[in-house]
Amino acid sequence: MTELSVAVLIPALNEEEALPATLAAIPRGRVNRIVVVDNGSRDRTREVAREGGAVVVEESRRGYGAACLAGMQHMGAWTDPPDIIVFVDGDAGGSAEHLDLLLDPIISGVADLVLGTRRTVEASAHSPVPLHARMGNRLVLTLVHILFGRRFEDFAPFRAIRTDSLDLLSMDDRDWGWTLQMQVRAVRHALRIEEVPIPHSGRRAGRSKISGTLSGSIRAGSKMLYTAVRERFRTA
Ligand SMILES: Nc1nc2c(ncn2[C@@H]2O[C@H](COP(=O)(O)OP(=O)(O)O)[C@@H](O)[C@H]2O)c(=O)[nH]1
Ligand SMILES: [Mg+2]
Repeated sequence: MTELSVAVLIPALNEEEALPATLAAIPRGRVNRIVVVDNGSRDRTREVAREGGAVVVEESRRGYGAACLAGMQHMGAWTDPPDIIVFVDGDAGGSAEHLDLLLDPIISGVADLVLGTRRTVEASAHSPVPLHARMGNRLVLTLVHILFGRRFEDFAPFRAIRTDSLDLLSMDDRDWGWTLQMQVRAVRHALRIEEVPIPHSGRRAGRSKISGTLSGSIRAGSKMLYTAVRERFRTA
């Protein structure tokens, strides 16, 4: 069996504080290259990314999905594009250590898309994912189950996918619909999807741009609801 090449794609906006721990946690033995897509950070995200051994791609148009698309386009232009892309958030920290858990089902040929489902590690009263974000997530998961007939456990960003499968999905969401769009399109294309629990301790440094605030959660949650309905009635 020829070895599958793996590239990591990290969308990052003002992540100078959180990025070093994330880059340090990535198991280098299994990963050929790391791309950090900087979305116009005003801090030292770019420098920190290069110091941590990543290639930096710039995307001036804001948005989580826009950054992911720019990273994919960059990788597609390599002379040896990766066989597998692993998406990792800039603030993933120690969770990134578990990257192998996402790769194994793809490498062994039983899955095309592997989703890392967030499992709280600390035995504390506080989940690293705030209550309002968990409730919103639950609502959207229920809607996706109704519309697409598939019960997912999470829309966590940490995930690995075969590049040829990802290309089939023609992803185009430019912000917070990204993770949901990938999952429901994967269902529609009958990709083999696995969900694996990943220990998650939440952001250790830097500032949350989404779920950390109620307004961020409402914005992301509404976009996800809208995306679920739009994807369901999309004809193409
Ligand atoms: N490229 C890009 N990344 C973003 C943007 N907003 C947030 N991010 C990144 O997306 C990831 C998730 O954001 P985060 O603030 O951790 O959201 P939370 O986990 O819901 O609190 C992090 O890696 C951020 O740096 C954006 O507009 N563009
Ligand atoms: Mg986060």
